[in-house]
Amino acid sequence: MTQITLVEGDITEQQVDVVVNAANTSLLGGGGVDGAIHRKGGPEILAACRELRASHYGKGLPVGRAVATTAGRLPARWVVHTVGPVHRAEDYEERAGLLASCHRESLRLAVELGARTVAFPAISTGVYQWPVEDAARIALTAVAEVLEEAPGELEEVRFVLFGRAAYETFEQVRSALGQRS
Ligand code: AR6
Repeated sequence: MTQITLVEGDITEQQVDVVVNAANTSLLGGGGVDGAIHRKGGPEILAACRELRASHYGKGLPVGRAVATTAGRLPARWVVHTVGPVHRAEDYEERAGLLASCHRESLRLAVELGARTVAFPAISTGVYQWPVEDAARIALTAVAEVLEEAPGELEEVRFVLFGRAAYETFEQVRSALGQRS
């Protein structure tokens, strides 16, 4: 049975097989989690992203999709880059579907790679302004659905929350959803 765990911390310090990056379509870096991953992981990750742009992803990675690269110097084996949606009230349903898709696609890719442990940040809740509580509901629900499809493939899916407030919000949402802790 796969454990879904919540920790407060820095995703670049996690010893896991896959670290998920909240990237942007360009795949060429940015602020927040993306900036931290490229800074700590070193230039190998950017080089791999540039190769992806030069090959399969000439127009960049679409929102809701995921792609893997080396994790460079991070204590992980791969970085799975995914692009969250920007929060906007108008197209809420479509965008919420894309946020769920980021989690599904990232986990499926991790399973394909043979990963046993995966760490997610709270995708879209920084620069892209998704409210943490709603993002937590979408993320935890999507992960639980994938784990039902592929029971036993992964040991742990860890959400790494930056700061106490985000951590506590995820805890509350998890218990409201009736997921075990
Ligand atoms: N470890 C864990 N969580 C972190 C870390 C860290 N080291 N640093 C920030 N967070 P964001 P987005 C939290 O902005 O909203 C980038 O420029 C942060 O507090 O990283 O999906 C990309 O290139 C927040 O809760 O991602 C894109 O352009 C969460 O991670 C854009 O930002 C996500 O914040 C993506 O925006």
